[in-house]
Parts: sequence; structure tokens; C-alpha cells
Amino acid sequence: MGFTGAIETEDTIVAIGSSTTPAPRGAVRFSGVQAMEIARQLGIEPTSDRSAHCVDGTIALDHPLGEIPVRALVWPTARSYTGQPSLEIHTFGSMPILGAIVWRAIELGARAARPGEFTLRAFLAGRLDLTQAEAVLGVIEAEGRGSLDHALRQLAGNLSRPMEFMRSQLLDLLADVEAGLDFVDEDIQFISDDDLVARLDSIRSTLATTREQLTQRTRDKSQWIIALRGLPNAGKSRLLNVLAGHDAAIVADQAGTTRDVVSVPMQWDDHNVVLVDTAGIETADGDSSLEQISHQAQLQAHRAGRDADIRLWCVDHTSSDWQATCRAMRQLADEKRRPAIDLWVATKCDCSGEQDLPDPWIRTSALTGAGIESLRQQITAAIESLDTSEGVSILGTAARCTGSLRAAETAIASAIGYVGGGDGHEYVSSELRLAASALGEVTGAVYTDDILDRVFSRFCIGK
Ligand SMILES: Nc1nc2c(ncn2[C@@H]2O[C@H](COP(=O)(O)OP(=O)(O)OP(=O)(O)O)[C@@H](O)[C@H]2O)c(=O)[nH]1
Ligand SMILES: [Mg+2]
Repeated sequence: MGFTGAIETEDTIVAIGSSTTPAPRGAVRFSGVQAMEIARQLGIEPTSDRSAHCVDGTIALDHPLGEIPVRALVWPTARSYTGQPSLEIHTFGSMPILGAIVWRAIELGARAARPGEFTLRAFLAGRLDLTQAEAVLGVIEAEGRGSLDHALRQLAGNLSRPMEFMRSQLLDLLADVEAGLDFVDEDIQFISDDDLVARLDSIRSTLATTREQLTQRTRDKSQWIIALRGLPNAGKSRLLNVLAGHDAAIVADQAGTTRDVVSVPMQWDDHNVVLVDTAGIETADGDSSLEQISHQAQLQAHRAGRDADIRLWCVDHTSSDWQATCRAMRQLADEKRRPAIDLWVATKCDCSGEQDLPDPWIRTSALTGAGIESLRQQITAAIESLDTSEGVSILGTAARCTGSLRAAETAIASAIGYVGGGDGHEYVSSELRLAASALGEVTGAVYTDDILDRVFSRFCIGK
């Protein structure tokens, strides 16, 4: 449901504010001028009308629910999240109970809140700007650590602050240009054309960079590719089987067992990953009729390694030329197409004695399971460090903001064109107004019902 049309903030809204799946505790939220009155009629007596506080009470619900003990958090004044008297009633996380409290409240004059309406009121009260409102959505929806971090950073204002800064610079320039217009007959300028162009140009390039960063963040990253690389017989396939939890690849004493790339899609904590086993890296020339096959296997393996997000470089720790192999693998690791994380895995450590290995080597044995947990943890950490993403909130913000940023860039480019072409500063001023208003849309300093609709309709009820 949207907000197109007049935005109402006079009435008191109510909704279940907690998860709708079974949980030990649940909450019902209220916001609006009647919130305190409704609380009293429900049986909760706020003990102060000045400061936030907490009261215990009971609410009498219809049979068979009966008397329900509750704890209420009360914000009696406008100094709340929504900028209105607000209330949160905490009780058992049972949907029939929470639903019955909402119904009672509606009977007492509250209105069922629309999706995102609490956050909308916070926005209208100046508690949040639009990008922060979207970040609230991101925190609610955050699935992995990466998207939570992102949403929290956005909430802290790291997108809106630079936008507001650029907008205020534009407004300063606009003021200079317009002041000049008033004195055009006396030929007084408040800013020289050169200075104006230089400052506009710098704002334009910052905008372009920000837009590119936003676009990059929206790169769809739903799957992480983890490739195992190493010499033939290094123990890659056996390690893959242990990580996958089943025998997906053939393991044999013979060097050169794996030819085709073997892909195993799986769930890794909250992440979708594909484990990829590859043919061992041949260092000498092939010498048989299988040369053609071997060449293809090498090519495929090379591509799989180059395109992976995470590469596990496996080196047999029992091998006599350990040092030389490590050097060779490091050289290969330098070749990559995009940001990838390399992890260094010493294999078969059950046969190589107890000696410690320097960082970054991870000692493992696919036979005994030693070191596998530590390898798993490092893989998870690697995924999370690559996952700069990409929660729905940032995707939503990016989609909404890219258009505004582009409009601002275009308007600034036209303004620069008008200055350079010696046109009247009236044109420059009108382009600067357009640019400032486009930037204002990003943070919500300038908003329309359509924008609010797009942002808040993505929320769920009760937020
Ligand atoms: N003792 C011991 N042997 C292992 C371990 N991991 C693998 N091996 C043995 O090493 C041999 C090679 O293992 P694979 O997993 O097939 O090696 P690979 O790197 O996939 O080899 P290619 O596919 O030929 O490149 C097999 O005989 C495995 O049983 C380990 O952790 N400990
Ligand atoms: Mg293999």
C-alpha cells in the first residue's frame, strides 16, 4: 500500500512490531497523539507525561485469552523515534495475543499502520533522512554480516552526508550566481566564471564517482566461487570431498586423476558457494596421446582459478620440493582477473610431522580432519570480507539514487556549458536549482509523494 495522496500523521497508528514467526517475546507499537489515551484505556497507566519510561501492567483480552501481563515502553512526548507520543507493549510472542491487542487498540480509535509508516513518521519528523530510512529496511532485512554492516554504515549517514555536503555547496554557488543577477546592470559579479566552472566541475566529478560506486555495489553477488588449485596429486579432490561433505570428486594415488572441472554447489553458512575442483597444474610438457586432453584440462583449470572469488592453493606438505612448489604457486596466484582472496593450504599434514608452518599457511589433513575447521573459518571470513554488499536496502537506495545523481550531473554539465558559452546567468541559475533539487531527492531534503511511496512501500507493517 502506498502513500500517494495526503500523508496523514494526525491519527494514531498501531501494528505488531515484532517478528510474525513464533518467538518467546513480541511487541505491539503505537505512534500518534492518542497513544497515551489508548494506553490508559488498555489498562496501562503511564507514570510520567514528560520522560520516557517503562511500566508493567495487564491487559484484559476477550475469552479465552484473559488477563495478559505486559510491559510497556512509553515515550509520552514528541521526543521519540517517530516524533510523536509512542508506546511499545511487550508481551508473549503469540500471534493471537498480539493480534487481539491490535484489535482492541483499533476499537479504541487507533488505525492499523501501513508498511513502513513508523519509519515514515520518523522521516517526516526529521529523525532520519531517506537513505537512512532505507538503511532501516536494510537492517531489518540483513541476512549476512556483510549486508548488516552495510546497512548500519548507511544508517550512520555515510551516503547522505557527502550528498548533503555537495548540495550545500551547490546552494552556495546558486546564491552567488543569483546575487550577481540582482546587480547585473552594475556589472558586479560575486563569483568569477572561472571559479564557478572549477567548482562545478569538481562537484560533477565527485557525483560521477559516487554514482559509479553505487553501481558497483549493486553487482549481483549471490554465489561465491571457491576453486582448489595445486599440482597433480596435491590432495585437492580429497579436500574438496571433505569440505563438500560427500564424495563429489574421484580421489586416486595417480597424479592427473582430475581432468574436468568438478563443481559442487552448496550452502556455506548463509552464503551460496560453489566449490570447484580443477586438474592439477602440469609443470612439464605432456608426453602421450593424451596431450590434447591434458591441454584442455589445463585451460579449463586455469580459467576456473582466474574467475574464482576465493582460491585454495593446495601444496602437499610431504613433498620434497615444498619450497619450490610454494614459490611457483605464489607466482600463479598473482594472476587474477578481479579481487580474489588466496588461501594457502598445506595438505597431507598427517604424514609430514608436527613442525609449525609460518602464516599464511593452514595445516590440514583430509585424512584425519585436522585443520579443516580452521580452513572453514578462513573461507567464511574471506567470503564476508568480499561481501561488501548488497542488501536489499543498498540495492533500493542505489536504484533510487542513480537516477537523481545522473540528473544532477546533467544539470551541472549544462550549467558549465552556459557559463562557457557566455549565456546569461539566469540559465546557469536554473540548472543549479535543478541539480540541487535532484541531490535533495537522494536524502529526502526535497521529496515528493512518489519518492516516499517508492521508499516506504518496501517496508513491512510495524516498521
Ligand atoms: N595421508 C594423506 N593422504 C592424502 C590426503 N589427501 C589426499 N591424500 C592422498 O593423496 C592422493 C591424491 O589425492 P587427490 O585428492 O586425488 O589429489 P588431487 O590433487 O586431486 O590430484 P589430481 O586430481 O591428480 O590433480 C590420494 O591417494 C589421496 O588419498 C591427506 O590428507 N592425507
Ligand atoms: Mg583431483
